[in-house]
Amino acid sequence: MDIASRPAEPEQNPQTADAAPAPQAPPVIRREDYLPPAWLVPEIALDFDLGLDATKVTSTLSVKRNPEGNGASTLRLNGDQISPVSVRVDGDAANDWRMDGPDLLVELSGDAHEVTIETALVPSGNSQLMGLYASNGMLCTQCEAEGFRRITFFPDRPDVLSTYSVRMSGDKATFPILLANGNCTAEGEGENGTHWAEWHDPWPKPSYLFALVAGELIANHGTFTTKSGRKVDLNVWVRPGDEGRTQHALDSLIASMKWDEETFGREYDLDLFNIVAVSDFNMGAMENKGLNVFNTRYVLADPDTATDADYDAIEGVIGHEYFHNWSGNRVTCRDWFQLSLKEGFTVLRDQLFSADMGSEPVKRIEDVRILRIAQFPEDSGPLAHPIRPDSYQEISNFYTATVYNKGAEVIRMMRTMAGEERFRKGTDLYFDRHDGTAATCEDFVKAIEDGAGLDLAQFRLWYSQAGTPQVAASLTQEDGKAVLTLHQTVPTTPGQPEKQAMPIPLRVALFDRATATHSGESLIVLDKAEDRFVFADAPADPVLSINRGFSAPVAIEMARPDADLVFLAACDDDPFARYEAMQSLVVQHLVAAVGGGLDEGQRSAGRKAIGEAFRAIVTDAELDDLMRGELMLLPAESYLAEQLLVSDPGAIHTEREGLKAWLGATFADELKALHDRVSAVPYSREAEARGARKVKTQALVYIAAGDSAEGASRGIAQYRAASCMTDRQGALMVLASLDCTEREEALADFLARYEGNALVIDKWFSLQAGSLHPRVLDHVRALAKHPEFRMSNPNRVRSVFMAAAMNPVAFHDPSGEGYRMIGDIIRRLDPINPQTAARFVPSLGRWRRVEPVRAKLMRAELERIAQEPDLSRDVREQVSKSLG
Ligand code: 0A1
Ligand code: ZN
Repeated sequence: MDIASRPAEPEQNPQTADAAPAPQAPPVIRREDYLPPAWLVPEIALDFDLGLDATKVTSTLSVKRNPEGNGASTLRLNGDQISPVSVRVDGDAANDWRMDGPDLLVELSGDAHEVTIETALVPSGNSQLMGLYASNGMLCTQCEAEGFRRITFFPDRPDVLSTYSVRMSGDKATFPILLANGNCTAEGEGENGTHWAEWHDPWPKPSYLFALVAGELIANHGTFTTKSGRKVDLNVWVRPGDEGRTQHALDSLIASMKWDEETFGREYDLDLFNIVAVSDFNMGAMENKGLNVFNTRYVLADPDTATDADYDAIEGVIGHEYFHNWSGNRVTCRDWFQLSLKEGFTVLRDQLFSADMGSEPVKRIEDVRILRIAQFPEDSGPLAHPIRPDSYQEISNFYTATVYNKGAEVIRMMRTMAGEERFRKGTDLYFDRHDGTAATCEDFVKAIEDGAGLDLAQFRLWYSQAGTPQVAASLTQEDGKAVLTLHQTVPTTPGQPEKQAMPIPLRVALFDRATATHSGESLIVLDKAEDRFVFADAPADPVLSINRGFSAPVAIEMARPDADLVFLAACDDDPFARYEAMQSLVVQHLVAAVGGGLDEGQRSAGRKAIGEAFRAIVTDAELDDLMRGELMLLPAESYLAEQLLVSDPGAIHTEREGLKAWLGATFADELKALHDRVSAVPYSREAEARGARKVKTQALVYIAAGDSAEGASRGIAQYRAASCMTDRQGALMVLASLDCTEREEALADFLARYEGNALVIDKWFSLQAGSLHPRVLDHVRALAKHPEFRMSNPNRVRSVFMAAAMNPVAFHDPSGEGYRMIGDIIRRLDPINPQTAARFVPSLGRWRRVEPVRAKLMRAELERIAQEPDLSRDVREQVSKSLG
């Protein structure tokens, strides 16, 4: 029997046993240590005997020695919390294998062999949601980054590409639908109510792109014909009952396929494309070849249950995963340090797609807002890392805003410098050169360099240096010419005490104050620590518009008269620059106020300038409402905190709320008129109506800040009149922060109305946990005890605790209770789902940038977590870096 081949006690290699790391210090994986694999696996056949509580996996690997490898006779197959039931080599029970920690090592004598391994899994017990797991009665997989090793033993690294053949069988009533990558090649009935299916994926792929789904599912079906005439069947699979909420996802998929052909010349390469929505998922979605698995959140939508923002997010994520078919799947990553190769590029692609589907300037503003809220703090904190990191302990911790969003900004800069057409030549060359291979960031840069004709020698620093460059700007007049002096500093970050100057492409224009025009925009590149740029034919008294379109992901430092910012907020022809001027006006004022640097006169002068710009935004009949809604947003508290070395979150909150209330009270009539106007616009998905809805809630936010009674009555009126989730959620968000009876009425109605709809109930939780209500901490405690709260469901956990961690009122409560709550959730969640638990650590990790009393409490929470004896590698890495 096969099992007899298993040694009684797995042999321990004394050397590795000695070197085994202490549990306190997980091994560090370094980019510079990369070695090609010793063995390749050109083919793999997987056979799954499926069951929710017990699944048997038989995997047959055709392995061959890699001519570029080190010639080792040992085949290392990674595993994680699995053990082999049997191991055979070339059909015979093998004796020559042993375990090395979680990995299986097999000694092989020749150059090519067939290795067959059996494993036994318990999907229903898999709460980490990595590998094969049960969700809502179905089975599904998640393999990126290192989940395949939880299914079977395999060289689980992205540079081992294999052709997959999959057979699966299981109870037909439990698993009526059986899906895997590629095409279904055969199916049939088995014994005792079982059935089976065989799938084959012709495209070699790394193990992280493997997927399998089995369960009771129903599809919304569509088709797409590619530009060369391939007819592709499209399916969006969901649980029965959800099919009425899948059309937007299907439409977004079709739009993505068309867009990628037109914009990047990329065509789909299989006859079938399946999307499956699952309700338990650690991230947003996953680009498995031909079988994308999605968090239900990024699939299900109808006007009654999803907001306009949800619709946009679905379109963006569907696009993102689809675009991975080329940027990620056809050309994959050599190792996980190259993650930004696929993620940064794919984020850029999904941003450009969404911009083309909607409003380009609004999309740009949104993307920059996200970068500033999520990535800037990361880049200035203890977890800062370059977009191509040099080392990690747990790769799951590197799916970050830096790798994704800053990664996209870095590639966007190349596009800005090359221009669209030349950039396209670069990407064409990249796809041509590296199709079917596992590539590096360096390969990408080289292809853009060669294809677009750019010199990117110095630009490569953007891949290796962390930290957001700070650019100090000043404009002077010399001999009738305007001189722009720029000085850059790249802050020190962990492990990188010294930095070199980076090339920073800046789009600039000099406005004539009298005519509110400029004579053309220029692109300048600051590639030294300091440089001067002379503008010969500048107007006499110019106003500088700099980093237009946010051409570089940097912080511009320039003390500017309010009048200049008011001018740009009103007159700049670059919509991003208008937004930026408004933001700067507010940031400058609030930062001074928080620092206690404003006397009453200065405070009222600052408010007057902001008020002038705000009134123009609220009343400008020329402005479209989508843009108006964006311009009305005050800078986030986390972005304000970024401007200060050490800040008092309480003071930031008070000042920002104070300004909001002042604007609400001062412009009450204008805001009410605006709220009335947009409330009369009937529901549609057109831009105009979406803009009206965005402004409606924005106006309500200010009205409520200025006059809470008016806010409560308009809020409940908006709630009751709502014919869609955007209006209903907007009203509930405002009411949730008020201490009034209308709040309770709306919350109770919402819960009853949407009973059984998990995604909407998530909103109910997060609106309360994210509210500015003075008793928000009590509310969060109660929510965690609510019968609908589930620790096993990441969406639900995030809806309560991520909302609370991101909510300055809850998180930074002076008592330290907010920190304790997040510390507790990390400790409680870690044994269940370490990946999701680790995502809460960065909020506490910002302690050095917070005033000393709170900083001490935050640090104490991290220390309390660090004392837990069995922390996961995920949480351990984040906590130790945050303390270190
Ligand atoms: N590649 C996916 C992100 C992803 C990464 C890890 C996961 O494991 C839980 C899931 C998804 C993307 O960029 O969409
Ligand atoms: Zn991605």
